[in-house]
Amino acid sequence: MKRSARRGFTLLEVVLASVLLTAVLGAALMVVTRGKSAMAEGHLHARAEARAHRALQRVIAELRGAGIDALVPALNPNGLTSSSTLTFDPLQGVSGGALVWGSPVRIARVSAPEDGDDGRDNDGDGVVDEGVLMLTRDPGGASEASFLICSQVRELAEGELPNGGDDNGNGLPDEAGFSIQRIGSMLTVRITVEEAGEGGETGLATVTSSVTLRN
Ligand SMILES: [Ca+2]
Ligand SMILES: [Ca+2]
Ligand SMILES: [Ca+2]
Ligand SMILES: [Ca+2]
Repeated sequence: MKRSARRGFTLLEVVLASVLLTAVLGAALMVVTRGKSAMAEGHLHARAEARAHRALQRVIAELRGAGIDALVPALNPNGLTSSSTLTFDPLQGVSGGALVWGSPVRIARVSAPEDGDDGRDNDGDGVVDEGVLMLTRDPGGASEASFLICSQVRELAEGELPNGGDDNGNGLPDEAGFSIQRIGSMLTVRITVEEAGEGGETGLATVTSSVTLRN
């Protein structure tokens, strides 16, 4: 009499099949997770870039009417330093052949009130020591008024570490997430915005543009 055909699986086969299935499912899950994470980061980057662009357009528009001779700080025209704050006089018009300057305007990156400059993420939004870009008309004067240009402005520019050196290779050591550099009468503005997602992903975007000021 022939033995009946083998039915069922041996324990070893079941174990091997389980291991294989776990490995396949694990790999599939990893691909999905990575894909989701990359998508989230791409989305955050796009958001950061859009906000940085809007802020840059606003800053350049304000600087377009600034006079080069009344900048505070004056900024070294050799392009080797930068500032994260600048006060300037805006051109209001021409009277009797002379330029007429308006009340000063200040554009500055300042620490976000909810996340002081202490190396920690105090407000738990995923970004450490973020700042805000503020525009102040007539600072210290009777008609002083401040407006928010952009939030989530990074403490340091993209690629910079706080080490006194120029890590991102743009010639400026430790420049802030908002920086103004002067070469002759041309100002170059750089803004780095960082967006953080709920899953711990972050999206970073840096934009830059230049404007030549009048004497
Ligand atoms: Ca924060
Ligand atoms: Ca902080
Ligand atoms: Ca640099
Ligand atoms: Ca550095």
